[in-house]
Amino acid sequence: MKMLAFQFRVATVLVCACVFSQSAVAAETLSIVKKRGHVQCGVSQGLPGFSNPDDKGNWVGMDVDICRAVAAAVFGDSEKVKFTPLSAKERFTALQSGEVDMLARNTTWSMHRDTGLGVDFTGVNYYDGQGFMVRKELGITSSLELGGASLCTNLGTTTELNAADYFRTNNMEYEIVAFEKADEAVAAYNTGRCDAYTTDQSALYAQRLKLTEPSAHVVLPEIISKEPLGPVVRQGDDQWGDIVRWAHFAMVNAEELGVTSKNVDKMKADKNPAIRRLLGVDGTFGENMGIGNDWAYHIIRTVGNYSETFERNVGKSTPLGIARGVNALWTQGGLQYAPPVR
Ligand SMILES: N[C@@H](CCC(=O)N[C@@H](CS)C(=O)NCC(=O)O)C(=O)O
Repeated sequence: MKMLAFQFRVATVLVCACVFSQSAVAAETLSIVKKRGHVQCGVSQGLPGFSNPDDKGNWVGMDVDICRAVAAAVFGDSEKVKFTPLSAKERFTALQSGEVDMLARNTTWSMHRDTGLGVDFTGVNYYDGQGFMVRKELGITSSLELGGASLCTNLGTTTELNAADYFRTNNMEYEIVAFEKADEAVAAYNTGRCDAYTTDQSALYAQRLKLTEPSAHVVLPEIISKEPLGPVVRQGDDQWGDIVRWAHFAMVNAEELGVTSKNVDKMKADKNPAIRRLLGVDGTFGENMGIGNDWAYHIIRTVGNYSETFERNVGKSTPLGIARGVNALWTQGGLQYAPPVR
């Protein structure tokens, strides 16, 4: 009995020490970032439209823009950021261990991740849902015709779990063929190893571009899950969480207020109090987060507003050709909504 009590005390001390050291690291992110001189951002290993190196090796995409927005908020310079490509499986460990300051890696906000992994989601920069892609020649028009199919996808994703739910609910057999690297999953599907490729619908459009003959494949109409994709930070560092959260909100508010990378300098002289507060002309909103009051001005000047990042990376004029849909502003019937700067 005595021995048990002793073991319990030792275990409690160890757990407390571990929790304490974890939150001590978490609570210092802003000062670590400032000292280091750049933000270290965890991204995908290459997902067009979200985080992908361009032909000159520069990282581009909507997730990359969130990383750049945070750098612009902290340093007034969106170039002060470095990218760590992470597989789906390794992303949370990289964040928990402090290898990266934040994740912006097409990561779905789920309850298990938010409450069970010592991390916090700061918002949703892209509302998505899981879909399926198949070869046109199969003549399939609905995912309900996929009974008995083999599905290529990635390890450590919500995708595997949703597929299990969907096929069970609809009494269909299936086989998951999961890979750690996304390119392996795409290559396997490309060579006919699987009947279908399944992931977030935006990523289906992105990965289809990598296939030998993209036009020979069709994305089926059904969306089988909710995949709210957003930036993630370590739990226990509210100041850093606020900066990442408001970097996204600044871009959404800028779109709503008509502030763009092109007119932001002129807008500083605008009479609209909401614009003046957003751009740091009035108020001390940046100071409250431990950064400059012109934090949002630098985000909009260098990265742009939400519409600019959407259209540049995934919009109608890009190879992905995605419509705003549910990612339209709330004022246009969509879900993108930011609390006010006041
Ligand atoms: N949103 C889902 C899926 C995320 C995911 O990792 N998808 C794969 C398939 S598209 C991916 O991002 N691959 C790109 C990469 O690993 O570089 C999640 O958070 O679990």
